[in-house]
Amino acid sequence: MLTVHHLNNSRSQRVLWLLEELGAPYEIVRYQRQPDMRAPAELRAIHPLGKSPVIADNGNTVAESGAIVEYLIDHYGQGRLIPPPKTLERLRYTYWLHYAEGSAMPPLLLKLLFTIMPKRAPALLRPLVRKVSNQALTALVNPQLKQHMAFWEAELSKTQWFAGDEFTAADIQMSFPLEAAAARAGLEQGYPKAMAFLDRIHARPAYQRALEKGGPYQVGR
Ligand SMILES: N[C@@H](CCC(=O)N[C@@H](CS)C(=O)NCC(=O)O)C(=O)O
Repeated sequence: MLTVHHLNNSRSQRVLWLLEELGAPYEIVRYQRQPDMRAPAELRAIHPLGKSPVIADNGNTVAESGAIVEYLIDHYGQGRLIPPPKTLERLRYTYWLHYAEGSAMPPLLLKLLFTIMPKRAPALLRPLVRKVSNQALTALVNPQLKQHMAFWEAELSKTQWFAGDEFTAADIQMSFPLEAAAARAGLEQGYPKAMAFLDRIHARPAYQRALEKGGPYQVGR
């Protein structure tokens, strides 16, 4: 049976959700984040990078969310949650599938790091670390995040889903950047279409089922 190596509060929640949308049978092997938020070492026995998500299926081990989405749609989709080939919607689908991790997540990760760094710095160094972190946030990270959030808002003003009028796996892939932006980048301030997208996905029965299976889920702030 297909196995999802699931780390709590992580991107593997997206994989559970996709599997629930597809109604594909799977089992979960659970891992708990360490106090420093890293994944436990056992996950490295599954994949050398020790990151979540990873799936194992029929002798295949697949890591990297976008690759996992492609694999699951390919093997279990039966044509669902993906627009037909050679259409504008399919091009958009491919774009968002790659954009989510390739372009949207890096500044969101920087936001998390520069927010956490001053809190974790030794007391003596804290004022200096805070100053450097704030400078990086103000000059580099926050302006980029505003650009990304405005981009999502404009796209979701054209169609209610990222790849067009139909819900697709690209929306599942994009859920994590939008959830992270709501948690740490002020998405609720001035991006109503993006917030409405989050409301729509959170109301989906498959999303709810995935939460029940995955356990408590809170994206890092
Ligand atoms: N681009 C990768 C990112 C994987 C990733 O960084 N996963 C995080 C969880 S959301 C993780 O495993 N963090 C724990 C660690 O790095 O030890 C993907 O989408 O699969």
